[in-house]
Formats: sequence, structure tokens, C-alpha cells
Amino acid sequence: MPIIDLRSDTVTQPTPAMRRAMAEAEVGDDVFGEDPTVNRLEKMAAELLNKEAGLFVASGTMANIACQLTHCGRGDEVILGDQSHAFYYEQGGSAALGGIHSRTIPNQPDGSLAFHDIEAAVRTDDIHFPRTKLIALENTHNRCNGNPIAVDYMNSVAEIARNHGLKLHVDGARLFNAAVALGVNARDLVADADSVSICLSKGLAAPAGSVVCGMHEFIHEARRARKVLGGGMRQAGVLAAAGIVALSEMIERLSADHANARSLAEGLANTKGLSINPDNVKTNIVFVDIVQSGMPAQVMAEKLDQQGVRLLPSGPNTLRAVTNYHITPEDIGYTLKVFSRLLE
Ligand code: TLP
Repeated sequence: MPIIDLRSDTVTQPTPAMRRAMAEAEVGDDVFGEDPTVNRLEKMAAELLNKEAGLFVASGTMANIACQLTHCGRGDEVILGDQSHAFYYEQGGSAALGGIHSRTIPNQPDGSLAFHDIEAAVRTDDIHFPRTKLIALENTHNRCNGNPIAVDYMNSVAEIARNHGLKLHVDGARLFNAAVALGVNARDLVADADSVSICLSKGLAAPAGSVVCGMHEFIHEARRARKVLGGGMRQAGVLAAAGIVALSEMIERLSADHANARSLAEGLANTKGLSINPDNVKTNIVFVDIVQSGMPAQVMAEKLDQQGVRLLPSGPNTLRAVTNYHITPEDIGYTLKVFSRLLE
């Protein structure tokens, strides 16, 4: 039985080109700054995003925490969405490891933060208050249907940050999905961001790693944060080599993942017991409400799994599917068949 794994776009195997590049990678000790392949990847990512420098880190979580530790000191505050990965899924790491206070404001259904909510959350200089230092956005927004957020919006938040003397961080774990979906250059989405993290191991199919990009001075400090987090990885060029392939060969094909996600959403919308608006599916993430089926998400996920289709329960009545490099239009057809067999 074939396994169609839609739990995440992190479940992919490295491509043959990645495996070749990894086997042949020239390496050195990256803590000494001497791994030529890591250096090449960092430079390449920085150029793609039009930033001065890059820093290869182990994961998206490490990227977000290293950036927050670099922008904020103990007791400082970060304004971020209540559905953001950094707030929702990272163990409160910024508080646990950095004493950083999270000020959450509601994510709008499209993943954005309302301007008036951001403005209202910025602290005034008052002895009772923490000091606001940072605004963090996420693009695409994972928990908000993987929605891509437009250039104008990103620029407007950067302007709010600048007006208040704050920094802007963008969790761009799936920034290239956003760029491809919107038909814009990734660099234009983060033109005025002070730090950006991109993940090589989500839609781009590399086995591990993220890159943080920003100004030289910021990256110099973030490198210290990475070291204290245990992220000084020595001959990391074997991983960076796959990252270089990811950035050179795997971005344009994301449109195929988006088309597959859209056709999955359209099929699910026509399946009894399921509720989804396909128009909300603009990238590779599909959330489907299964409450009308009367089956708890965990149970439905197990039943699908028995037929070789894997989705992730993301709430008591919600399943998440994420299309990725291995998923074909035929897999989507089969997945929809399995759903209708189960529900009709
Ligand atoms: N997201 C994972 C899970 O943690 C939910 C997934 O399968 O979607 N930022 C964003 C927007 C993310 O979606 C993720 C991973 C991260 C950061 C963290 O990346 P890793 O897992 O590499 O630490």
C-alpha cells in the first residue's frame, strides 16, 4: 500500500541532487567560520533576500529564538500573533531561555495583525511596563491556512516598527511559498525587516536547517546566540550543501504543491461531513473542519492512516494536510477517494 504523507512538508526525503551535493560537500569547522559550503549557503540566502549577511541554524525554532534573543534583553517585550508559531509551538522558549515577554494580539483570519492592535500594544515609557523592542510577523502563516501576506502589508508593519523605534522579525519558514503564491520576489516581502528566518526543510525538501538573514552587525550577535543555544555545528557543510540545492532548484516548483493543495481542498469541500472553503487555500496548507462527520480528529486520522493516508489532527475537529515534494495529483485523487469511502 502506498503511504501518502500529508502531515507536513517537513516529512520529505532529500532529492537525489541533494544527496549528491551532501556526499561531495567541501567542509570545515563552521564555529571557526571555516566551512566553505555553509559560508556559500549563508551568502546565497542573504543575496536572495537582499540582506547583508546570513546565519545557518539547525531549525526554524532555533532561528526564531536566536533572533528574539538578539533583538531583546530580559524583560523586554515582543509583539506577536496569538496563532504564531513562535508563540504557539515553541515551548515559550523566548521566555524560558531569554526572559522575553510575549505580548500577543489576535491574528486576523489571513494571518495578519491589525494595525490598530499593534499600535495599541506598543508600550509607552512607564516604570510599570516592560519595554517593547520587537514586532514579529509570520509569512506564510501556518495556523491561518498557510496564508501568504502581501508586500504592502509587510511594508506597513515595518513602517509602524520604525516609527516606534522597534525592530521587525519575519518568521519566513515558508516565505518562498508566499512569494510564489503572490507572484512577487521573496526579497520584496521582507524589504524592511531587520531579521528574517527561512526554512530549508519545509517545502524545499532539504533534510535540516534554516537561515537567518539581516545586517552584518545583527548576524554577528545572532551567531553568539546560536552558539549558546548549542547550535555551533562544526562540519555543517554536509547539511548546507542540501540547502544550496533547495534554494537553487526547489523554489519554483512550490506552485505544484499549491495546485495540489487547492484541488485537495476542492475535493474535500464536496465530501459529506467535511467543511472547508477552497478559496482560503492559497499555498500548501489545508485545514479541514470535520465536526459534521461526528468523528473526532484523532479517530479520523487513524482511520485514514489505515488506508495509507496521513493527515495531522490540529484540534479536536480539525485535520491538517500539507502538500509537499512527494505528493502528486494522483495522490490527491487517491486521498479524496479514501475520504469518500470513509464518509459517504
Ligand atoms: N512547523 C511545523 C510544526 O512545528 C507545526 C509544521 O509541521 O508546520 N515557523 C513556522 C511558521 C513553522 O511552521 C515551523 C514548523 C517553525 C517555525 C519551526 O521549524 P522547526 O520545526 O524546523 O523548528
